[in-house]
Amino acid sequence: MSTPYDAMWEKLNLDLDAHAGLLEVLGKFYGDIYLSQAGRLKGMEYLDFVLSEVHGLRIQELLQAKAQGRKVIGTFCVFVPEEIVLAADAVQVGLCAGAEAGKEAAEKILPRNTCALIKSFVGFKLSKLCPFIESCDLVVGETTCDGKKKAYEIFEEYVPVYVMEIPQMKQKCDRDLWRTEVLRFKEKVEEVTGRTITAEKLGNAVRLVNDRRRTLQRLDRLRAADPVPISGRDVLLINQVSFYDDPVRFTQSVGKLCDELEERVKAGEGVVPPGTPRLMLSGCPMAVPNWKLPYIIESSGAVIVGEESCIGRRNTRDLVTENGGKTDDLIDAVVDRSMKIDCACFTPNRERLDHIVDMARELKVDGVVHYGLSFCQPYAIEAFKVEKSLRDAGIPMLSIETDYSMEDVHQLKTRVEAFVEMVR
Ligand code: BJ8
Repeated sequence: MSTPYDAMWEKLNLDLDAHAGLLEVLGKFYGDIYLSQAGRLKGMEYLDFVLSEVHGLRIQELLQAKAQGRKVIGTFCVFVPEEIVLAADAVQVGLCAGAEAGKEAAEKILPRNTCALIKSFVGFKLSKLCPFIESCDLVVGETTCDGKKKAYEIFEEYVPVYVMEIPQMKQKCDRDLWRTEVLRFKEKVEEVTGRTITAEKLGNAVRLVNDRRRTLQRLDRLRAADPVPISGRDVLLINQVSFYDDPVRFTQSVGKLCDELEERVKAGEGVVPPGTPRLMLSGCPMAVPNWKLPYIIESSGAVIVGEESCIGRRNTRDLVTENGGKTDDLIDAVVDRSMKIDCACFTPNRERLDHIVDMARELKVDGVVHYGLSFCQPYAIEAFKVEKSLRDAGIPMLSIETDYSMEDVHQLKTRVEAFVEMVR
Protein backbone atom coordinates (compact mmCIF):
# COMPACT_ATOMS: atom_id res chain seq x y z
CA MET A 1 0.00 0.00 0.00
CA SER A 2 1.45 3.38 -0.95
CA THR A 3 1.68 6.24 1.55
CA PRO A 4 2.22 10.02 1.23
CA TYR A 5 5.76 9.46 2.53
CA ASP A 6 6.97 6.94 -0.06
CA ALA A 7 8.84 9.53 -2.11
CA MET A 8 10.55 10.85 1.01
CA TRP A 9 11.58 7.35 2.12
CA GLU A 10 12.80 6.54 -1.37
CA LYS A 11 14.94 9.66 -1.37
CA LEU A 12 16.41 8.51 1.93
CA ASN A 13 17.32 5.27 0.19
CA LEU A 14 15.16 3.03 2.39
CA ASP A 15 14.23 -0.45 1.25
CA LEU A 16 10.57 0.40 0.68
CA ASP A 17 9.20 -3.15 0.80
CA ALA A 18 11.09 -4.16 3.91
CA HIS A 19 10.22 -0.84 5.54
CA ALA A 20 6.50 -1.27 4.77
CA GLY A 21 6.68 -4.74 6.37
CA LEU A 22 8.33 -3.28 9.46
CA LEU A 23 5.66 -0.57 9.85
CA GLU A 24 2.90 -3.14 9.47
CA VAL A 25 4.34 -5.36 12.21
CA LEU A 26 4.94 -2.36 14.46
CA GLY A 27 1.42 -1.06 13.97
CA LYS A 28 -0.04 -4.40 15.00
CA PHE A 29 2.31 -4.73 17.94
CA TYR A 30 1.40 -1.22 19.11
CA GLY A 31 -2.31 -1.90 18.76
CA ASP A 32 -2.06 -5.08 20.84
CA ILE A 33 0.15 -3.66 23.55
CA TYR A 34 -0.97 -0.05 23.81
CA LEU A 35 -4.32 0.68 22.20
CA SER A 36 -5.94 -2.33 23.86
CA GLN A 37 -5.44 -0.84 27.36
CA ALA A 38 -8.48 0.36 29.28
CA GLY A 39 -8.67 3.71 31.09
CA ARG A 40 -5.86 5.48 29.25
CA LEU A 41 -5.41 9.21 29.74
CA LYS A 42 -6.62 11.50 27.00
CA GLY A 43 -3.10 12.95 26.92
CA MET A 44 -1.81 9.62 25.59
CA GLU A 45 -3.45 10.47 22.25
CA TYR A 46 -0.49 12.77 21.61
CA LEU A 47 1.92 9.87 22.16
CA ASP A 48 -0.17 7.59 19.94
CA PHE A 49 -0.03 10.24 17.23
CA VAL A 50 3.73 10.74 17.53
CA LEU A 51 4.28 7.01 17.38
CA SER A 52 2.00 6.61 14.36
CA GLU A 53 3.99 9.34 12.58
CA VAL A 54 7.40 8.33 13.83
CA HIS A 55 8.76 7.57 10.36
CA GLY A 56 6.45 10.07 8.66
CA LEU A 57 5.83 13.57 10.03
CA ARG A 58 8.81 13.56 12.39
CA ILE A 59 11.17 12.68 9.53
CA GLN A 60 9.55 15.40 7.43
CA GLU A 61 10.29 17.85 10.24
CA LEU A 62 13.92 16.73 10.38
CA LEU A 63 14.29 17.14 6.62
CA GLN A 64 12.71 20.60 6.81
CA ALA A 65 15.17 21.54 9.55
CA LYS A 66 18.01 20.31 7.34
CA ALA A 67 16.68 22.34 4.41
CA GLN A 68 16.91 25.42 6.67
CA GLY A 69 20.57 24.69 7.31
CA ARG A 70 20.25 22.87 10.65
CA LYS A 71 22.10 19.59 11.21
CA VAL A 72 20.70 16.35 12.63
CA ILE A 73 22.82 14.44 15.12
CA GLY A 74 21.98 10.88 16.19
CA THR A 75 23.01 9.36 19.52
CA PHE A 76 22.82 6.05 21.38
CA CYS A 77 23.70 6.98 24.93
CA VAL A 78 22.48 9.45 27.54
CA PHE A 79 26.07 10.50 28.13
CA VAL A 80 26.11 12.49 24.89
CA PRO A 81 25.25 16.05 26.01
CA GLU A 82 22.17 17.18 24.13
CA GLU A 83 22.71 20.70 25.50
CA ILE A 84 25.77 21.10 23.25
CA VAL A 85 23.86 19.93 20.18
CA LEU A 86 20.91 22.24 20.81
CA ALA A 87 23.20 25.18 21.54
CA ALA A 88 24.51 24.81 17.98
CA ASP A 89 20.93 24.96 16.70
CA ALA A 90 21.14 21.32 15.62
CA VAL A 91 18.54 18.62 16.27
CA GLN A 92 19.42 15.59 18.40
CA VAL A 93 17.63 12.29 17.93
CA GLY A 94 18.08 9.17 20.01
CA LEU A 95 18.49 6.28 17.57
CA CYS A 96 16.18 3.69 19.02
CA ALA A 97 17.73 0.24 18.41
CA GLY A 98 14.91 -1.66 20.07
CA ALA A 99 13.71 -4.00 17.30
CA GLU A 100 14.89 -7.25 15.82
CA ALA A 101 14.39 -6.29 12.16
CA GLY A 102 17.76 -6.32 10.44
CA LYS A 103 19.20 -8.94 12.78
CA GLU A 104 20.16 -11.29 9.94
CA ALA A 105 22.13 -8.59 8.16
CA ALA A 106 23.81 -7.56 11.42
CA GLU A 107 24.85 -11.13 12.20
CA LYS A 108 26.74 -11.29 8.92
CA ILE A 109 29.27 -8.82 10.28
CA LEU A 110 28.86 -9.05 14.06
CA PRO A 111 29.22 -12.11 16.30
CA ARG A 112 25.85 -13.68 17.05
CA ASN A 113 26.51 -13.35 20.76
CA THR A 114 26.36 -9.55 20.57
CA CYS A 115 23.66 -7.74 22.54
CA ALA A 116 20.41 -7.09 20.68
CA LEU A 117 20.69 -3.32 20.98
CA ILE A 118 23.97 -3.27 19.06
CA LYS A 119 22.73 -5.75 16.45
CA SER A 120 19.63 -3.62 16.07
CA PHE A 121 21.36 -0.35 15.16
CA VAL A 122 23.78 -2.07 12.81
CA GLY A 123 20.98 -4.18 11.31
CA PHE A 124 18.70 -1.19 10.76
CA LYS A 125 21.43 0.59 8.81
CA LEU A 126 22.45 -2.43 6.72
CA SER A 127 18.84 -3.30 5.92
CA LYS A 128 17.96 0.32 5.03
CA LEU A 129 15.07 0.42 7.49
CA CYS A 130 15.63 3.52 9.59
CA PRO A 131 14.83 6.99 8.21
CA PHE A 132 16.36 8.55 11.35
CA ILE A 133 19.82 7.10 10.68
CA GLU A 134 19.52 8.11 7.03
CA SER A 135 18.67 11.70 8.06
CA CYS A 136 21.68 12.10 10.35
CA ASP A 137 24.60 14.34 9.46
CA LEU A 138 26.58 12.75 12.26
CA VAL A 139 26.11 9.76 14.56
CA VAL A 140 27.75 9.99 17.97
CA GLY A 141 29.01 6.83 19.59
CA GLU A 142 30.69 6.34 22.95
CA THR A 143 33.09 3.98 24.65
CA THR A 144 30.68 2.59 27.21
CA CYS A 145 30.67 -1.18 26.74
CA ASP A 146 33.12 -3.09 24.53
CA GLY A 147 30.38 -4.25 22.16
CA LYS A 148 29.26 -0.73 21.28
CA LYS A 149 32.79 0.58 21.11
CA LYS A 150 33.90 -2.02 18.57
CA ALA A 151 30.62 -1.91 16.61
CA TYR A 152 31.13 1.81 15.94
CA GLU A 153 34.36 0.91 14.12
CA ILE A 154 32.25 -1.08 11.70
CA PHE A 155 29.37 1.38 11.68
CA GLU A 156 31.60 4.23 10.54
CA GLU A 157 32.04 2.49 7.22
CA TYR A 158 28.38 3.28 6.53
CA VAL A 159 27.69 6.61 8.30
CA PRO A 160 29.78 9.51 9.63
CA VAL A 161 30.53 8.51 13.23
CA TYR A 162 32.17 10.46 16.02
CA VAL A 163 33.07 8.62 19.23
CA MET A 164 33.24 10.15 22.72
CA GLU A 165 35.44 8.52 25.30
CA ILE A 166 33.45 7.85 28.46
CA PRO A 167 35.43 7.31 31.65
CA GLN A 168 34.97 4.00 33.44
CA MET A 169 35.60 5.27 36.96
CA LYS A 170 34.61 8.40 38.88
CA GLN A 171 37.82 9.81 40.27
CA LYS A 172 39.02 13.36 39.69
CA CYS A 173 41.14 12.29 36.70
CA ASP A 174 38.04 10.64 35.16
CA ARG A 175 36.06 13.83 35.51
CA ASP A 176 38.94 15.74 33.92
CA LEU A 177 38.94 13.29 31.02
CA TRP A 178 35.18 13.69 30.56
CA ARG A 179 35.41 17.49 30.64
CA THR A 180 38.05 17.34 27.91
CA GLU A 181 35.78 15.05 25.91
CA VAL A 182 32.81 17.38 26.26
CA LEU A 183 34.95 20.28 25.02
CA ARG A 184 36.22 18.17 22.13
CA PHE A 185 32.59 17.32 21.30
CA LYS A 186 31.66 21.02 21.41
CA GLU A 187 34.37 21.70 18.82
CA LYS A 188 33.16 18.85 16.64
CA VAL A 189 29.56 20.05 16.79
CA GLU A 190 30.65 23.59 15.95
CA GLU A 191 32.61 22.25 12.98
CA VAL A 192 29.73 20.10 11.68
CA THR A 193 27.08 22.78 12.14
CA GLY A 194 29.20 25.80 11.24
CA ARG A 195 27.77 27.58 14.32
CA THR A 196 29.55 28.97 17.36
CA ILE A 197 28.24 27.85 20.73
CA THR A 198 27.94 30.95 22.89
CA ALA A 199 27.28 31.07 26.63
CA GLU A 200 23.82 32.46 25.95
CA LYS A 201 22.89 29.65 23.57
CA LEU A 202 24.29 27.03 25.90
CA GLY A 203 22.40 28.51 28.84
CA ASN A 204 19.16 28.41 26.85
CA ALA A 205 19.81 24.80 25.83
CA VAL A 206 20.48 23.81 29.45
CA ARG A 207 17.14 25.29 30.51
CA LEU A 208 15.30 23.65 27.63
CA VAL A 209 16.61 20.15 28.39
CA ASN A 210 16.14 20.68 32.13
CA ASP A 211 12.51 21.66 31.52
CA ARG A 212 11.94 18.35 29.77
CA ARG A 213 13.63 16.50 32.62
CA ARG A 214 11.53 18.37 35.20
CA THR A 215 8.36 17.38 33.38
CA LEU A 216 9.47 13.75 33.28
CA GLN A 217 10.32 13.96 36.99
CA ARG A 218 6.81 15.24 37.65
CA LEU A 219 5.41 12.34 35.65
CA ASP A 220 7.60 9.97 37.66
CA ARG A 221 6.23 11.33 40.95
CA LEU A 222 2.59 11.23 39.85
CA ARG A 223 2.68 7.76 38.32
CA ALA A 224 3.86 6.28 41.63
CA ALA A 225 0.59 7.14 43.44
CA ASP A 226 -1.55 4.46 45.01
CA PRO A 227 -3.89 3.55 43.32
CA VAL A 228 -1.60 3.59 40.27
CA PRO A 229 -3.02 6.18 37.80
CA ILE A 230 -1.19 5.19 34.59
CA SER A 231 0.28 1.98 33.25
CA GLY A 232 4.02 1.41 33.30
CA ARG A 233 3.86 0.73 29.57
CA ASP A 234 2.49 4.22 28.92
CA VAL A 235 5.17 5.87 31.05
CA LEU A 236 7.89 3.88 29.29
CA LEU A 237 6.52 5.03 25.95
CA ILE A 238 6.59 8.67 27.06
CA ASN A 239 10.22 8.30 28.08
CA GLN A 240 11.06 6.58 24.80
CA VAL A 241 9.41 9.33 22.74
CA SER A 242 11.34 11.99 24.70
CA PHE A 243 14.46 10.92 22.80
CA TYR A 244 13.28 11.91 19.35
CA ASP A 245 10.35 14.30 19.62
CA ASP A 246 10.78 18.07 19.40
CA PRO A 247 11.76 18.96 23.00
CA VAL A 248 9.55 22.05 23.40
CA ARG A 249 6.43 20.41 21.98
CA PHE A 250 7.08 17.24 23.95
CA THR A 251 7.46 19.10 27.25
CA GLN A 252 4.24 21.03 26.68
CA SER A 253 2.26 17.93 25.72
CA VAL A 254 3.54 15.82 28.60
CA GLY A 255 2.95 18.77 30.95
CA LYS A 256 -0.73 18.72 29.96
CA LEU A 257 -0.83 14.96 30.42
CA CYS A 258 0.59 15.46 33.92
CA ASP A 259 -2.19 17.97 34.72
CA GLU A 260 -4.71 15.32 33.77
CA LEU A 261 -2.81 12.73 35.78
CA GLU A 262 -2.81 15.01 38.81
CA GLU A 263 -6.59 15.24 38.65
CA ARG A 264 -6.78 11.49 38.49
CA VAL A 265 -4.51 11.12 41.51
CA LYS A 266 -6.58 13.68 43.47
CA ALA A 267 -9.73 11.72 42.62
CA GLY A 268 -8.06 8.51 43.81
CA GLU A 269 -8.61 6.79 40.45
CA GLY A 270 -6.39 3.93 39.36
CA VAL A 271 -5.88 1.92 36.16
CA VAL A 272 -5.52 -1.39 38.01
CA PRO A 273 -7.53 -2.96 40.84
CA PRO A 274 -6.47 -2.07 44.41
CA GLY A 275 -3.85 -4.46 45.73
CA THR A 276 -2.26 -5.11 42.31
CA PRO A 277 1.43 -5.92 42.98
CA ARG A 278 3.67 -2.92 42.30
CA LEU A 279 6.89 -3.80 40.47
CA MET A 280 9.90 -1.81 39.40
CA LEU A 281 12.09 -2.47 36.37
CA SER A 282 15.83 -2.09 36.67
CA GLY A 283 18.68 -2.59 34.23
CA CYS A 284 19.34 -2.13 30.52
CA PRO A 285 17.54 0.59 28.60
CA MET A 286 14.39 -0.36 26.66
CA ALA A 287 14.50 1.47 23.34
CA VAL A 288 11.46 1.80 21.04
CA PRO A 289 9.76 -0.62 20.27
CA ASN A 290 11.07 -2.89 23.00
CA TRP A 291 7.85 -3.39 24.97
CA LYS A 292 7.96 -7.16 25.38
CA LEU A 293 8.80 -7.49 29.06
CA PRO A 294 6.64 -4.58 30.29
CA TYR A 295 3.70 -6.09 28.44
CA ILE A 296 4.35 -9.52 29.91
CA ILE A 297 4.56 -8.05 33.42
CA GLU A 298 1.41 -5.97 33.10
CA SER A 299 -0.57 -8.80 31.57
CA SER A 300 0.47 -11.08 34.43
CA GLY A 301 -1.44 -9.23 37.15
CA ALA A 302 1.19 -6.65 38.17
CA VAL A 303 1.79 -2.98 37.40
CA ILE A 304 5.12 -1.23 36.80
CA VAL A 305 5.62 1.88 38.92
CA GLY A 306 9.21 2.83 38.05
CA GLU A 307 12.09 2.21 35.68
CA GLU A 308 15.66 2.33 36.95
CA SER A 309 17.02 2.66 33.45
CA CYS A 310 18.46 5.18 30.99
CA ILE A 311 15.02 5.25 29.42
CA GLY A 312 13.61 6.17 32.80
CA ARG A 313 14.88 7.66 36.02
CA ARG A 314 18.62 7.19 35.42
CA ASN A 315 18.31 9.78 32.67
CA THR A 316 15.92 12.22 34.32
CA ARG A 317 16.96 12.11 38.00
CA ASP A 318 19.61 14.86 37.85
CA LEU A 319 19.40 18.34 36.37
CA VAL A 320 22.20 20.54 35.05
CA THR A 321 22.82 23.37 37.54
CA GLU A 322 21.48 26.54 35.93
CA ASN A 323 23.23 29.24 37.93
CA GLY A 324 26.23 29.83 35.71
CA GLY A 325 26.47 32.53 33.06
CA LYS A 326 29.83 31.73 31.50
CA THR A 327 30.47 28.97 28.98
CA ASP A 328 33.05 27.37 31.28
CA ASP A 329 30.61 27.22 34.22
CA LEU A 330 27.91 25.74 32.01
CA ILE A 331 30.29 23.12 30.64
CA ASP A 332 31.23 22.22 34.22
CA ALA A 333 27.56 21.88 35.12
CA VAL A 334 26.90 19.64 32.11
CA VAL A 335 29.93 17.51 32.99
CA ASP A 336 28.90 17.20 36.65
CA ARG A 337 25.41 16.07 35.78
CA SER A 338 26.56 13.30 33.48
CA MET A 339 29.17 12.10 35.96
CA LYS A 340 26.22 11.16 38.20
CA ILE A 341 24.87 8.64 35.64
CA ASP A 342 25.31 5.25 37.25
CA CYS A 343 25.61 3.06 34.16
CA ALA A 344 26.86 -0.47 34.79
CA CYS A 345 29.86 0.34 32.58
CA PHE A 346 31.39 2.11 35.62
CA THR A 347 33.43 0.46 38.29
CA PRO A 348 32.86 0.49 41.18
CA ASN A 349 29.18 1.38 40.85
CA ARG A 350 27.96 1.43 44.43
CA GLU A 351 25.70 4.42 43.82
CA ARG A 352 23.53 2.42 41.43
CA LEU A 353 22.90 -0.19 44.13
CA ASP A 354 21.93 2.55 46.60
CA HIS A 355 19.70 4.26 44.05
CA ILE A 356 17.87 1.03 43.29
CA VAL A 357 17.15 0.28 46.94
CA ASP A 358 16.13 3.89 47.65
CA MET A 359 13.89 3.96 44.61
CA ALA A 360 12.27 0.62 45.47
CA ARG A 361 11.51 1.86 48.98
CA GLU A 362 10.24 5.25 47.80
CA LEU A 363 7.91 3.63 45.26
CA LYS A 364 6.78 1.04 47.84
CA VAL A 365 7.32 -1.77 45.38
CA ASP A 366 6.55 -5.40 46.11
CA GLY A 367 9.45 -6.55 43.96
CA VAL A 368 12.01 -5.63 41.30
CA VAL A 369 12.44 -7.20 37.88
CA HIS A 370 16.06 -6.86 36.78
CA TYR A 371 16.26 -6.75 33.02
CA GLY A 372 19.44 -7.54 31.15
CA LEU A 373 19.79 -7.87 27.41
CA SER A 374 21.34 -11.22 26.54
CA PHE A 375 25.12 -10.90 26.17
CA CYS A 376 25.24 -7.59 28.04
CA GLN A 377 28.01 -8.32 30.51
CA PRO A 378 27.99 -5.07 32.53
CA TYR A 379 24.34 -5.39 33.56
CA ALA A 380 24.35 -9.21 33.83
CA ILE A 381 27.31 -9.20 36.19
CA GLU A 382 26.01 -6.28 38.21
CA ALA A 383 22.69 -8.09 38.64
CA PHE A 384 24.29 -10.24 41.35
CA LYS A 385 25.11 -7.20 43.46
CA VAL A 386 21.71 -5.66 42.77
CA GLU A 387 20.03 -8.83 43.97
CA LYS A 388 22.11 -8.92 47.15
CA SER A 389 21.42 -5.24 47.95
CA LEU A 390 17.71 -5.78 47.45
CA ARG A 391 17.74 -9.01 49.46
CA ASP A 392 19.43 -7.17 52.34
CA ALA A 393 16.63 -4.60 52.14
CA GLY A 394 14.00 -7.36 52.14
CA ILE A 395 12.88 -6.71 48.55
CA PRO A 396 12.52 -9.71 46.20
CA MET A 397 14.07 -9.59 42.73
CA LEU A 398 13.53 -11.57 39.56
CA SER A 399 16.42 -11.53 37.08
CA ILE A 400 15.46 -11.74 33.42
CA GLU A 401 17.82 -11.97 30.49
CA THR A 402 16.27 -11.76 27.08
CA ASP A 403 16.54 -10.16 23.64
CA TYR A 404 14.04 -8.75 21.14
CA SER A 405 12.78 -12.07 19.78
CA MET A 406 9.37 -13.43 20.66
CA GLU A 407 10.56 -17.02 21.06
CA ASP A 408 10.80 -16.90 24.84
CA VAL A 409 7.52 -15.08 25.54
CA HIS A 410 5.77 -18.12 27.05
CA GLN A 411 8.71 -19.06 29.17
CA LEU A 412 9.11 -15.47 30.42
CA LYS A 413 5.41 -15.23 31.17
CA THR A 414 5.55 -18.37 33.31
CA ARG A 415 8.47 -16.97 35.31
CA VAL A 416 6.91 -13.52 35.71
CA GLU A 417 3.54 -14.97 36.77
CA ALA A 418 5.25 -17.11 39.42
CA PHE A 419 7.12 -14.04 40.71
CA VAL A 420 3.94 -11.96 40.82
CA GLU A 421 2.19 -14.70 42.80
CA MET A 422 5.14 -14.88 45.16
CA VAL A 423 5.17 -11.14 45.93
CA ARG A 424 1.39 -10.77 46.04
S1 BJ8 B 1 24.66 5.20 30.07
S2 BJ8 B 1 23.07 2.01 29.96
S3 BJ8 B 1 22.54 4.44 27.44
S4 BJ8 B 1 25.70 2.78 27.73
S5 BJ8 B 1 22.78 -3.34 26.65
S6 BJ8 B 1 24.90 -1.75 24.32
S7 BJ8 B 1 25.71 -1.73 27.85
S8 BJ8 B 1 25.95 -4.70 25.92
S9 BJ8 B 1 23.07 0.56 26.52
FE1 BJ8 B 1 23.53 2.39 27.82
FE2 BJ8 B 1 24.69 4.75 27.90
FE3 BJ8 B 1 25.07 3.00 29.86
FE4 BJ8 B 1 22.76 4.20 29.60
FE5 BJ8 B 1 26.35 -2.51 25.83
FE6 BJ8 B 1 24.77 -3.72 27.54
FE7 BJ8 B 1 24.18 -3.75 24.99
FE8 BJ8 B 1 24.04 -1.47 26.40
